[in-house]
Amino acid sequence: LLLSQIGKSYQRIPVEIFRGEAKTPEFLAKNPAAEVPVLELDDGRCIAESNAILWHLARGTPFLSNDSFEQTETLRWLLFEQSGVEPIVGSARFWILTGRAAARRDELARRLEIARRSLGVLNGVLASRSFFVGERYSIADVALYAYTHVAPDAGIDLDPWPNVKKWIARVEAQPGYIAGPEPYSAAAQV
Ligand SMILES: N[C@@H](CCC(=O)N[C@@H](CS)C(=O)NCC(=O)O)C(=O)O
Repeated sequence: LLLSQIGKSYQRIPVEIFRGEAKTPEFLAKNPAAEVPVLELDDGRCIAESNAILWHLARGTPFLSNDSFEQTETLRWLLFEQSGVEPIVGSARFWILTGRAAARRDELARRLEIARRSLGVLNGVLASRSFFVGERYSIADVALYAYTHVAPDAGIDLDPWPNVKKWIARVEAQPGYIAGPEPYSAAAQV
């Protein structure tokens, strides 16, 4: 999404993690954590972690403020996303969409409860602002949008959080917006 919005050309290389493609020596040299996404720069250096990638790409663009307080606020939301949204909504969604939920009933319920708490936090903040940092669309919004807008896939109806729903619509109205993500591959199903 950010690459589209900053108008940077890129090549997208799918990695089939469910067939072990993230565990090959070649891929582990790019990211020893054996996870996607990885951004490979023109000079061959690699950056892992979605939010580090966002930060790298956004530096020097309007999507990352130059103001030191706003930068710190951006970091705060990127960290919140990594603790309260991505491993929570992301995991729940993955388990539900790929046939893993029944074997994880209790953990799923726990994560859905945390997800609702996180959505409550986001909804409260959005009561008085349009975007998360400095009243301007930024990588904080890109990061938080990623798993928030697909929360219904994890069985979370967003109706109790109307400010989040309106913010999702604002993100989707931004210039250069592209929809994602792609569906899980057949290999992901258990
Ligand atoms: N904190 C990382 C998480 C990345 C992550 O969990 N990636 C998953 C796919 S969404 C992965 O590659 N998993 C590899 C595996 O499960 O083998 C980020 O935000 O980039």
